Amino acid sequence: MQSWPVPELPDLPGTGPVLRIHDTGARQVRPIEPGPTARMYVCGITPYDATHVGHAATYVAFDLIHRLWRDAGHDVHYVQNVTDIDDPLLERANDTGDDWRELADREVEVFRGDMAALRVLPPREYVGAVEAIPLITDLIARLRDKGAAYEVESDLYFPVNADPRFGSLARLDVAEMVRLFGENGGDPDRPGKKDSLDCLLWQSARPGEPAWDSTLGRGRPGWHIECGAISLHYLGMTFDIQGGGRDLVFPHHEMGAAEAHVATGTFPHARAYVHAGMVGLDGEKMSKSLGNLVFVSRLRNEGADPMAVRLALLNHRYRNDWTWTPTDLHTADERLARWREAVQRPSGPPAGTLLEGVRDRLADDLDTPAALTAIDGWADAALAGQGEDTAAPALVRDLADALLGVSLRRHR
Ligand code: 5CA
Ligand code: ZN
Repeated sequence: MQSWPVPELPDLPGTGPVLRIHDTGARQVRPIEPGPTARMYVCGITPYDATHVGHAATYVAFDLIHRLWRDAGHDVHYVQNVTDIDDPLLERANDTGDDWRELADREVEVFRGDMAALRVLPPREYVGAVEAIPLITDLIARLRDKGAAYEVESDLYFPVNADPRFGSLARLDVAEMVRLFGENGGDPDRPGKKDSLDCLLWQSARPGEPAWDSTLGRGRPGWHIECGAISLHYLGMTFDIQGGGRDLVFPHHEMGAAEAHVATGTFPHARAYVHAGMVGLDGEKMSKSLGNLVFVSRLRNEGADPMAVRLALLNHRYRNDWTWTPTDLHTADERLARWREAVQRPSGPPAGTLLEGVRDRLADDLDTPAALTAIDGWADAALAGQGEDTAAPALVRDLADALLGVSLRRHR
């Protein structure tokens, strides 16, 4: 699938430090030390009702990781999927009378536009589930060859007990796993399954539903195997970061890892699992089913500067849950105006220390609020006429752009 245009990425003097980030698997903040090429997979959208500010916050958080790796001298191999066939997409298309393909195409196009406007660096491979069906069926066949697939009626299931490490990512008790599985696309009560947590690999064709011919018969893929297959094909095992929102820890990332472990006989699927907090509105998680969504495209249509939207997201630390309010955008607008004015000044306080400070704050589990405060300090001083460094305004403009993805040029 086509991704979106690459924004300009200024070069900064020196190189950034090693990134320390919270790994859900290790339950702690720890250094991530990739090889020359850092490899990251982030779970993409299911293309209906995109892009709400919760999605945007998650992709901006992983964009910071991408930017910090680039700043630390790594090449970055970033892969993202699009779940362009799944029950929720078909349900929405049914409700609205849309063709499911048209709905998906339209929403992916909105998402691309939002990501480009927010200056999110695009993935190297942006892969739809539909185009990945041959990869997915290959992986299912590998599982079946290892005895890790069984039939219920004519559907194929993955037995979670095939992976002795199953459960080690989320570390929940069985009742909680069953509850979350049921709430997130799983079918714990389906008769004929060996374990209520076993997840669907391949669903045989149902009347009136889209289906594809394959060596597994005519049907369509389950959800978790989609990300397992795409990540394994493009990144291989033991890539650096598997990412997404916190809602994906269980079952999605647990299942994807278990399937990859069993299919390859190696461990781990990813070296670190990184999860962004949930953004809500009016005290509720922002979600399609609750309908309490604030869309990036709507904010843009109402005249919001995408750089202010990005700054509003960055004002919250990625791992916290938070609630979007109009004040977020208002505060960000004022900050953006101040920063823009400050970097227009002919001189300001030397910005070398600021650059190191922002790098340090971001490398410490993406402490964006502290990084923004550091830049506020420089901007306030420059606006008060302090400092005679004529190179400083340009350096601040470059560091805000390269590290935070916030362009201070007035190019709208
Ligand atoms: N297609 C699957 C992943 S393979 C999916 O979860 N799609 S999604 O459209 O529901 O979500 C896209 C991404 O945004 C996921 O990483 C998800 O964890 C994240 N996300 C969803 N809702 C929120 C929210 N309210 N706040 C923050 N992130 C969210
Ligand atoms: Zn996924």
